Amino acid sequence: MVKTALLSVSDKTGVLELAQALHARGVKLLSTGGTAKLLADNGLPVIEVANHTGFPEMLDGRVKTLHPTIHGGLLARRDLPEHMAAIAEHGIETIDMLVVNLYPFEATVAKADCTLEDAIENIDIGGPAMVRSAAKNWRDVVVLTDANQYAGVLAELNDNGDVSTATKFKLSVAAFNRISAYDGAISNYLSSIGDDFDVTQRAEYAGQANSQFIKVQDLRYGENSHQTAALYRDLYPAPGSLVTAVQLQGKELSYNNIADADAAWECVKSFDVPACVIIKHANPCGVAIGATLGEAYDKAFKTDSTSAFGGIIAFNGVLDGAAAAVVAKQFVEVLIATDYTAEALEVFKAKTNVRVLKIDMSQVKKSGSAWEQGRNAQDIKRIGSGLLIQTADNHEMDLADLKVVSEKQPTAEQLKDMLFAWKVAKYVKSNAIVFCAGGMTLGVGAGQMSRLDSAKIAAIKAENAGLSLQGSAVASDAFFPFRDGFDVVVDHGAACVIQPGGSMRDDEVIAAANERGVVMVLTGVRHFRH
Ligand code: 93A
Repeated sequence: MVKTALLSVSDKTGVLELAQALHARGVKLLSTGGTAKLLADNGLPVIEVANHTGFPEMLDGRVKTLHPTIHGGLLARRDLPEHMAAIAEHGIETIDMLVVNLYPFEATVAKADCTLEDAIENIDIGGPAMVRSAAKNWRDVVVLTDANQYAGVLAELNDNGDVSTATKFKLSVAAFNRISAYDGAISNYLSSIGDDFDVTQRAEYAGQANSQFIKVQDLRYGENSHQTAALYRDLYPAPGSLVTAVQLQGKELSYNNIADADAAWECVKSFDVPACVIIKHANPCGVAIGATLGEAYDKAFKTDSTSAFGGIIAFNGVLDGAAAAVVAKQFVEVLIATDYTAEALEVFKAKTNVRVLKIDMSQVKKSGSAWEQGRNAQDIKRIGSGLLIQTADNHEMDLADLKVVSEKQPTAEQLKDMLFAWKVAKYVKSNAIVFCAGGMTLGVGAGQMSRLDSAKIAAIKAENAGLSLQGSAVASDAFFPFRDGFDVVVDHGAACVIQPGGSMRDDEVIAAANERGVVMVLTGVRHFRH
C-alpha cells in the first residue's frame, strides 16, 4: 500500500495532477521547496521535507533530502523486523513512493552559452541518491523518474489499490537506467573538457568524446524492409555533421539514405573549392570540383551517369537556381547543400519526393579555407556482441610528407590531379582505385577483395562512360602488393600514381613505374575504409 509519497521534481510536468490523485487516495505528501510550493499553492496538504526531517535545507539547496529520515524511510525493508524496529527507534516513517526527476544537466550543457559553473550546479546529488535508495528497495517502494510513468501507475493504483511487484521492478530498472544515463552525461561532459576547465562555450567540446546517444527518430525500416531501425545522434553533435541537417522538403529519410548522405557529406566537405559528390551504395560514383557548383555537378555526373540515377548528391556550398535546374534533370533521392537560393528551392518544390537537406556550416571552424574536421570523432562498428571503436580517419595530407619515388617528377598539374584522386580514394570502400584528371573522377573501382579487380573495374567504368584515361592520375587507398594492379592502371593510360607505399615489394612496384615512365608518389598513410 502506498501511504506516503515524496515528490521532488525539477520538471513539474504532470506532478500536480499526480499529487492530487494521490491525495484523493489518502496518500500523505512530502515534498521539497519548489515542488512543495506548487502543491501547496494548489491547495494540497503537503509537508516540506525540512519540517519532516527537522533539518533545514542548506548550502543553497545542495542539501535538501540528504538525511537519514529520508533514506531510512526509503531503504528500510518492510519484511525485516530489525529494519522496522531500527527506523521506529529513530522516529523514521516509511516512504512508499518516490517521484523524482533530476536537475536538468543534459539540457543545461546542451546550451551554447553553458559555463562549467552552470553545468556543475546542475549536477543533482540528492535526487539520484533518493532514486537509488528507492530503486534498490523496489519491492517496497514505487519509484517514478519520468512524467510518462505517472498515468500508468495511477491507473494501476485505482484498479488494484496497489502497484504490482512486476511494475515496481520495471520502474526500478527504469530508475537505474535513468541514473546511469545521467551519470554518463556528466562524465561525458567533464571528460570532454579535459584540462581546459576555463572552457565556456559548448561548441568547444561538441563532437568530442561522445559515448552517449539520443534517439532522433525511428526509421521505417533498416537496410532491408525486414529490419527495424532508428537514428541516434551524439549527445553533442559536431557542428556541420549530418545529424545537424535540416530537411526542407521531401519524403522521410530512409536508413540507406542517411548512410549514403553521410558518406556524400563527409566527402564533399573535405574540399575547399566548389565540389559535388554523387554517392550510390555508400561509394562515390562521381566527384568533381569546379569554378561553380553547377560545373562541379556536370563533371561529377559524367563519371558514371548510369550509377548516378537515384543517387545522393552533396554540394559544399549554396546551391543556386541554375545549378538546381541541371541537377533536377536527373532522378535524385537526396540533395545536400549548405544552403539554397529561393530559386533553387523553387526548382525542387515540384519534385516533392526529393529529400532536400541543408547543413549549417557557420559554426564550423576553418583552417585556411577548409572546414576543420571534428576533433576526436569516434568511428564505431558493431560486431557480434561487441563494438570496435576507433578515432575517425581524419588524417589530412601534408604536402611535405609526399615522396616522389619515381625517376620522373610530377608536373604541377599531375600533382593537383593526384591530390584530388587521393582525397576521393579516402571515401571509397577498400580496395579503392580511383582514376582522375582535371578535378574530376574518371573511373572508380570500389569494394573489391583484390586491388587488381578494383583497378580493372575502375578502367571498365571509365570506358563505359566514354572517358579517356590517357594521362590520368590514379590513387590507390593502400599499397600495391604486387606490380600487377599498377600495370593495369598504366595499361589503361595512367601517367601518375599516388599510393601509400609500405609493401614488401615496393622496390618492384617503383621499378615498374620507372620501367613504364610513370610518376609515382608515396603518401606514407593509407586510407582503408570498410
Ligand atoms: O541539490 S541537490 O543535489 N540536493 C538534495 O538534497 C536534493 N534533493 C532533491 N538536489 C536535490 N533534489 C532535487 O531537487 C531533485 O532531484 C529535484 O530535481 C529538485 C526539486 O527541487 P524543488 O522541489 O525545490 O523544485
